[in-house]
Amino acid sequence: MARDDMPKTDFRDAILWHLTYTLGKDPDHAQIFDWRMALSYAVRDRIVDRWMAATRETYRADAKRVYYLSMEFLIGRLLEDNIVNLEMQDQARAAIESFGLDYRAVLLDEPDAALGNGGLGRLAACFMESLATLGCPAYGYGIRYEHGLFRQSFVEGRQHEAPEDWLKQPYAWEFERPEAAFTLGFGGRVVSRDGKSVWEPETFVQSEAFDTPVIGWKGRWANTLRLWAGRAVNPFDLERFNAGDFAAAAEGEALARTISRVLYPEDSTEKGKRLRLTQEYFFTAASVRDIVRRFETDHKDLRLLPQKVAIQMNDTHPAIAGPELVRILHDERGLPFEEALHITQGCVNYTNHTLLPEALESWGEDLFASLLPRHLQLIDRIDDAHAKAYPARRVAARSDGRVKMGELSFIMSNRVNGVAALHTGLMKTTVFKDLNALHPDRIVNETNGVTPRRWVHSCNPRLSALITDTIGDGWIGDLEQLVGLEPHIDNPDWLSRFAQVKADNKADLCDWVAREHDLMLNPDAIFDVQIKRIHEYKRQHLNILEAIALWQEIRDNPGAGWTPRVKIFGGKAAPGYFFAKDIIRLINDVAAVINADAATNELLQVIYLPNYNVTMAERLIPAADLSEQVSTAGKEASGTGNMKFALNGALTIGTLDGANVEIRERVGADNFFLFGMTVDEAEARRNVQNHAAAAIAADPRLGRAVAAIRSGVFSAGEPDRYAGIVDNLTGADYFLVASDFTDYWRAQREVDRAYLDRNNWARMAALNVARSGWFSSDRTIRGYMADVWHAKSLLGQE
Ligand code: GPU
Repeated sequence: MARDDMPKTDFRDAILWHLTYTLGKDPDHAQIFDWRMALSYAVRDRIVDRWMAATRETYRADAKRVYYLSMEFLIGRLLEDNIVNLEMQDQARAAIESFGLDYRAVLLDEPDAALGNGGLGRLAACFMESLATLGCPAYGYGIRYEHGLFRQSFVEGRQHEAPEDWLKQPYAWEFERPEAAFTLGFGGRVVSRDGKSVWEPETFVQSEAFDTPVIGWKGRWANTLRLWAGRAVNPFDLERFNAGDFAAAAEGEALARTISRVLYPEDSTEKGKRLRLTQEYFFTAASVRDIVRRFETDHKDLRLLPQKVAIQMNDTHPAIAGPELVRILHDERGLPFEEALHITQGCVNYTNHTLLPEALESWGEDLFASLLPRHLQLIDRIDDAHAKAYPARRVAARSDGRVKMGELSFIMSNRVNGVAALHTGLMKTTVFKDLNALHPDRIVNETNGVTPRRWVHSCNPRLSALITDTIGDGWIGDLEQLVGLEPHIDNPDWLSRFAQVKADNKADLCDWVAREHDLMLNPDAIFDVQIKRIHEYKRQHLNILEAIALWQEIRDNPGAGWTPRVKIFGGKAAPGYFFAKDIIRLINDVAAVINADAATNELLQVIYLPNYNVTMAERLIPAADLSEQVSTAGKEASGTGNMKFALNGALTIGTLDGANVEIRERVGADNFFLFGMTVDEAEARRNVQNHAAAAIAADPRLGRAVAAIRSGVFSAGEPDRYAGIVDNLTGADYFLVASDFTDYWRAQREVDRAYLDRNNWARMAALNVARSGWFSSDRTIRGYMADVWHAKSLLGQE
């Protein structure tokens, strides 16, 4: 084949063409990497035409565009997603197998793009896919981190962090746009010139764009994810180099690149670091400039901005978008301040993802002024304008010497949304009580969702095939069609096929764990899975305490008819979150002791899988029987893993928190294992003196489990190893682990009993699948389009 013969039709030839001319490899010497890249480029070619068509249509229609600004996009692998959405699975598999390769191995060769920490970043990725599926003209904007979330391993049970290197290999999906660059200023001072305030920054950095097309289901629409990388304005100082100062010559470039070097690994905590604020302004300012530039190519009248532009701030990390747009409109385009403010408030919206005080961003005003002096002035004017318009009570973005990004975001936004019904209600009564009183229509709820393409269809091909065989394949693009499964659940043949899907998925997981981690899991046990970031409020320690208590009881009474369990954990802790790291070590220590106990081995196993990421979630969720969603009521804003589990036929053991509440409402209380205190009960319990000690005294099982940790049963020779955890659990116990333990134990034994009746368990699991269609991110995005953005689909059928 010659270079000119770039094949348009035959997919197999397209792969060979790229292998030869893009990778420069002879098929005889190609490695799996080369094949994966060649396949990716061949797939990408088929995306590009649709992508350009969608972009042309967006310009032609001059419709409102949605801009999703997010510090995190937890994308995972894209090759399979793209193949699935183009409906090319059979073709791709056949082509790859015809070269004598293992198709799954080729797919798994792709590194996870881990440009996010957890739920917030994964939500952004699901939203990008749903926006494309729905034909909503949209752009995602974020940072092209050179190093995504760290790689986790365990050294003697302790978390060890290593840098992650996803860009060591070329990234097949992105297009570098050297022409799309902005020069951004930082620091300096504000001077007065002709009666106007002019910002004279001290240092400058360039933002370079990298575009990744995001294709929707059936390839009907594609949008752009634009990630910014830091570049020096003057990359190289030749004078210094010639003078022999080689390191200094490249200093500018090194500093600029630092901005997009690493993802901050804190999840739901705030560190107030200067580089973090620099990152936030860097990507937000570049994005806002890009948005204004795009608007101005077709429009003259800036007052039309709110009709053409909806900006969504994913949490407060891009909160500077408000003041930055005001600055451009007022300082640079010369609109009166009030008008600039009004236009901006018509464009900007804000999603809140947490009520945890330690996660709410605020900046000391000195730090803020040293980086963004003009923005600080504008924030004062914004506060003054707000106080004047709403004199009833003063709520300001700048107060007590700090700039509060939640308040700022709220004041600058047209709509503010929570991510689950319970969470949205609590926003109104807690963090945004005063602002909600002044703006009673501003807060709306948009309960989170997940994309069914990745989270059912691709990750669980057996279940997908059964569903499609039963109700046709319309459910993939319209997940609420899953209700059509319900009549089949009473058919014993159908139900046994459903149960077989889970059994086969569990067998696959057993094979993988045996291969990778040298442990033989009992496939007849309940696969009980807790996978998420490690956090006290998520209460992995409640789960491991229950494991300890169960182990002790089984040892006491081995013949009591226990239901076998495998407890599976996965998740990373922020490197500086020492309590969470202690929880990790404790789980690993407990696993080592329990797994080595021949007396209980058939009945209880515990495993902590290292380096939990999107790919691992895709492996574990289809094989789970039980989904652990055990956060302290009021603390988990929504959860999205909870939805993925329900959709894949796992039953939930959970508290009335976040979206658990809505999941339970939909799947039915009989098909959900509820335990624990409500938000109000938790609040009241915290006011009880010595509540933890009282709970421990009242439950000997709990007392014995805590005593075992304290006496060093899991840390031989070092009884103090877990003093921090034990002191917390027996003392302040803010997250009410001790107080919820007894009811958790009760619910777990209910799980045991329910699992003995396998038929009924399968029935309950199938009802979870059939009734969880509402948790599609397509439904969520439709909600944002209607209530928040007032944006329309550009697909005829929508
Ligand atoms: N969330 Br704030 C994160 O993943 N990271 C954060 O920094 C913050 C929130 C999560 C919430 O904890 C989770 O409940 C929610 O489902 C998710 O955001 C998406 O809304």
